[in-house]
Amino acid sequence: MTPTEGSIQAAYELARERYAALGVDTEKALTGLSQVAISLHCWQGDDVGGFETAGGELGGGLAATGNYPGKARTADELRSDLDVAYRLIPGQHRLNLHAIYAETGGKQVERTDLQPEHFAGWLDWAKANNHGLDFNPTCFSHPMAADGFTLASYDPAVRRFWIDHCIASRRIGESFGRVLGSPCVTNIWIPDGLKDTPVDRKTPRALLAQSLDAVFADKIDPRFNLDAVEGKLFGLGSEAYVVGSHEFYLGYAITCGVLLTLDSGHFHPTETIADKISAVMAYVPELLLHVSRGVRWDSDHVVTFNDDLQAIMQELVRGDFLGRTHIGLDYFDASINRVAAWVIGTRNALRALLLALLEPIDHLRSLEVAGDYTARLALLEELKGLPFGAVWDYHCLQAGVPVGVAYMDDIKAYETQTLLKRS
Ligand code: RNT
Ligand code: ZN
Repeated sequence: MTPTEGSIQAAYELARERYAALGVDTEKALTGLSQVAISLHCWQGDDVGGFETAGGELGGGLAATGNYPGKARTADELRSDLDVAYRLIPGQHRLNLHAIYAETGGKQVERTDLQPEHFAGWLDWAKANNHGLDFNPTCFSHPMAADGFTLASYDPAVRRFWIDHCIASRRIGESFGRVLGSPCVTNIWIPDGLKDTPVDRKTPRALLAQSLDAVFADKIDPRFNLDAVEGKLFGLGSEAYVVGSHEFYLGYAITCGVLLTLDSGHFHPTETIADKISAVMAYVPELLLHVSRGVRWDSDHVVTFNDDLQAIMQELVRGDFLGRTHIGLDYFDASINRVAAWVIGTRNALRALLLALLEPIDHLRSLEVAGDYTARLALLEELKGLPFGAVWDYHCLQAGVPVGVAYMDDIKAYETQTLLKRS
């Protein structure tokens, strides 16, 4: 049963008092939360399929498992699904597009030839709905990436093809930023790597650096487009070696002044990205996060409200990094309702952010500085039991989105009326 407006308000008032007693201003936390835009990844809506006319299999060592009915088959369907998701998430959020989501009107357009006009449908929709846009060149699921190499290929023609695609992508990003008045983050991720132990780890990395230099040679106004590079430890079919590793891109980002992307599924399974944030922020201008959830491997499960997610958001708040961090999501689960996947993951990211914003951080810090780790532990543990859910419910009420799991009613209705009618 959905709680009444009155009971949500009343619970909030009590929660506000509890937090105020610890020196935490819940109103300030909610204002902070409202200012954060999460970039929803379009590819959760169709299992990273895209709409290329000659679209093939999902490549690059990526895998979306499951066959839940109703996946979007066209850009219009995907936008309609996204509209439902955004209506169920408090706040104003962005969309993260991939190049394969171009609308070419049935014409086959090579990825190197993609232009802003092929994303006019997305841009109009983004403008009308107040969504910022982010972008990604798609350096996989293509014959030119069939051997698993793109920007780091030994074949100069292959490298050239992908350099040109990345340049075209940055120009598309620039066009988004120009029209929407908010910079587009264009993120480069490539699959390049080897299944088994290479004898030369060095040369492909030198080639990748050379290719990236060619991609970024063209200067684009950072008010319109920001470039990011995303490393990875391993992938399906690149278990032994990935050219664009974390260390490689960390060095590249620092040297060349581009953004670094940290995907939470791209490290050793027990390694988390929370601890990396303050370390890399000392050297890179801005950060792009791909918040994901790996289960045993980089499995891209829907983001849940777990310790990992909470630690990431705590680091962003505690380090005052929100202004320099672009938060994107990156998962694709085809085994559940795809609209729900967006809503659950995004609401979780926001809930974790709220929890972080509700910390009495100055007090905690002073305990730490004084060496009183006992009191720090006691307070941190106490905070876990505070009525943060009441603050979240109130936030949803204020934002005009369903409180609690009531968002599932809308999703179920949409599933019956629309998703299940798709073949
Ligand atoms: C792959 C990377 C990359 C992709 C998207 C689809 O391991 O995480 O970000 O998931 O580009
Ligand atoms: Zn990613």
